[in-house]
Parts: sequence; C-alpha cells; structure tokens
Amino acid sequence: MNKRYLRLLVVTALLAVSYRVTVWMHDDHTDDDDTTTGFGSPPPPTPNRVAVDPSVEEDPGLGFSDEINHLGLPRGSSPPLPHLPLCPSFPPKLEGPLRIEFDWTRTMDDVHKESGPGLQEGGRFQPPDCISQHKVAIIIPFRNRAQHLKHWLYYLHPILKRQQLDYGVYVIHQHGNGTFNRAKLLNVGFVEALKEYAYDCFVFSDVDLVPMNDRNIYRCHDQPRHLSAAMDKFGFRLPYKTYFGGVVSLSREQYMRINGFPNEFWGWGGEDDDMYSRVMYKKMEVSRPDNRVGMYKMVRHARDLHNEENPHNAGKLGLTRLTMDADGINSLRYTLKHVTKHALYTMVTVDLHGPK
Ligand SMILES: [Mn+2]
Repeated sequence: MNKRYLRLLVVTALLAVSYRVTVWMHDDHTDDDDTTTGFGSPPPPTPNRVAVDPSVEEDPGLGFSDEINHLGLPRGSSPPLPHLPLCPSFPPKLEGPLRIEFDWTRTMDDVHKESGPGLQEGGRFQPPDCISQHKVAIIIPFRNRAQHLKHWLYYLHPILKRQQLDYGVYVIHQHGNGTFNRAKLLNVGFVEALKEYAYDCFVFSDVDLVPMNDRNIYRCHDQPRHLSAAMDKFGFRLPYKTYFGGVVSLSREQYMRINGFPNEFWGWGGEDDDMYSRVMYKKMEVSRPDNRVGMYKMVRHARDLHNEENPHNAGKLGLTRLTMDADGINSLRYTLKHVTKHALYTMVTVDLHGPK
C-alpha cells in the first residue's frame, strides 16, 4: 500500500464520518421546534454551532452566556443550566450595614434605574453566573402603600441580587375597602407564587420594612426564621420574646406543617402571634439573626384606614391549637381579580371574601 493510497483512504473515511455527522445534525435540527422537552432530560449534544437557530442571536439576552441560548431553553423563569456552579453558601459581594433613607421622593423611573438591571418581568431574578441554592418567593401584603412599595423595591432588589437568590417579588393587593386581612393575603401569596415557579422558600414581609444589613439573607433555614428581630420602632430589639411580626421566612415544608396562616384575623393585630403559636405547636423553633444583622428600618406612617385594631383577635389566640388544623391553607377561599406583571414585581389583586 503506497502513501498516496493511504491518504486517499483516510480522506474518504473522514468524508464519510463528516457526512454522517451532518445528516445527524440535520435530524437534530428538525427537532428544535419541539419545545416540550423537559428540563430533566439531558441537553441535546451541541458539537457545532451550525445547528443552532440563528434567531436566538438577535435577542440581546438577559446577561446569560451564549451557550445558554444555544441549548434552546426558554428564557424567563427557566432554571439555570446544570453546568453552572452552585452559588457559594456565603455570597461574596455583601456589604454589611447599609444606609437606608426614606426621606426622598424618587419617581418609579428612578427606582427602576436603581433596581431594574438584570431583572426579568414580574420582579424575577436568577444569578447569571451560578445556580442559586434558594428559590425564594417574597410575599408582600398590600393596599394603598404605593410610596412604601417604592422604597421597598429601591432598596430590596439590589440586596436580593447580591444575596444571589433565585427570587420573585409578589405584591398581594387586597381588592376593595373591606377590613384588611394580612395573614390571609400571605396565604394567597403562597398559593399564587407556587402557580408560577417551584419556590422552596417563602419570605413574608410587610411593605414598610427594609433591612439595614444585607447579611440578613432572605432565605430559609432548618427552622422558621424571624428576620426582623431588631426593628427601629421597637428600639432595635424584640418588643416581646415571642414576637413574630414584620418579616419571616418559612420553607414550603415548614409552611405546610403549620397549615399556613390563619384566614380569620380581620383587622389589625394578633395574626402574627397566631403564626408564632402554630410554629410552637408543631414542635418547631423560631431562629433569628442577632440584633446587629437583624436591624430594620420602618417607614413611619399612621394606622391605615379599614385596618383598625380588632378586639376579637386577642380572644382568638387562646384557640390557635384547636383552630389551626382547620383554618389555614386547607380552608383558603378567595377570588383572583388580576395578576399584573410589572417590571419590578408581580401584582396579585384578590378579593378575600371579607365580612360584610
Ligand atoms: Mn408598619
């Protein structure tokens, strides 16, 4: 066999292989329209970028690398790719104590500029460079507090991004002028957020509370957590030992174990103590950050209309043990009015079927 013949043989073999690859790539390409591929299935082989739909290139993307686009996964709330590393347990870019000021009147446009970059519609975020260990829905009960919400969004989005959370912000807006019901709105938020994404952690936060230290991470722990342990309005300590108001986090399992929150606390007061009792009765403990990390600043405000202190709520507290298994997520009834995707949050407007 001479050299020339050998070279011919090699070239022929290479051509044959390359033909087969081309045919296979073509077959593969014809499957690209099938968007039903589950995230659980292995990603398609990408030996060559020729097979990729060129229309993907036109999309400016949301800070993801090209390779993510090339796998043809839908953007939006798609989980990050398995080849990204897990985010570290201690986010590297935290700043510690923060300067929080409510003495300003920024427009929503200013707020958007400060907190918007990297966000997806509806106030969703995933770290671009690592897989977050925490899928967190932030649930905010709401009515008539537009200015507070502006403050909250302005400060919280940058913090939550630095905390490398895979998060979404849900503002649960009580429809109408009936008596306010904070705990029931929180239950609605739990259900509605889960309709959108497989959140495993829920942070329930009042709209007027902003953390003064970004080491207070908006995630879940092996026990329910009371994040707002040191609020300025209580002199930066707990008003009483069992206080569980303001900002708390519960994993999906912890929340289900206590049957969610009570639906029957209309008006101001008591629901947070009921929530605390539920945690105790189900043999869990409340964990808290220390008084330095747990510092919060509250926007000063007068008591809202239609949220008067309800004198009957205190009387209900002794009954938590008897009522909690029948009053909660398993008895939740409401009418969904609208779900609106804003740039910085998802607004869920809901009729709570309040007392007439
Ligand atoms: Mn308040």
